[in-house]
Amino acid sequence: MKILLSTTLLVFAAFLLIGCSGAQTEAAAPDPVALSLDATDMMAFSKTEVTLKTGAPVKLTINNAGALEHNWVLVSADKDPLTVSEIDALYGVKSETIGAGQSAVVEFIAPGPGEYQYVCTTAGHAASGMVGKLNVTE
Ligand SMILES: [Cu+2]
Repeated sequence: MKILLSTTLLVFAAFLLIGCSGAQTEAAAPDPVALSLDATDMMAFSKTEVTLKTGAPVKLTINNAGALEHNWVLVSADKDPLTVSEIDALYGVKSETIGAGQSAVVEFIAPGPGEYQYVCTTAGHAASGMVGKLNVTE
């Protein structure tokens, strides 16, 4: 009797596992959080602070509304924004250099909870204020 009960439980557990894995493969990936901001020749990003939830897929569009070249580079909060360059991009999250009137799309997964910053690494731009703050919540 004990053996029969154990076998029944085992079969039931197997059904649950198959059921769960089946549901996971059918579930669609969550839609990315669509964000956009402008980079301007006033040496500013139109959004100076962005908040995301950790693990969220993000599709960020950066519009260069100016005549100068700009970019958008995610860096850790402990970096000096005045000395960072593209190679400091956290997890490689950065745009290419964006020409006047052009746009770039950066897709990434919001990192772990905490504070980060984004910087335009074009020479002199961060020093003039082209820096923003990314907050990631749990
Ligand atoms: Cu810039």
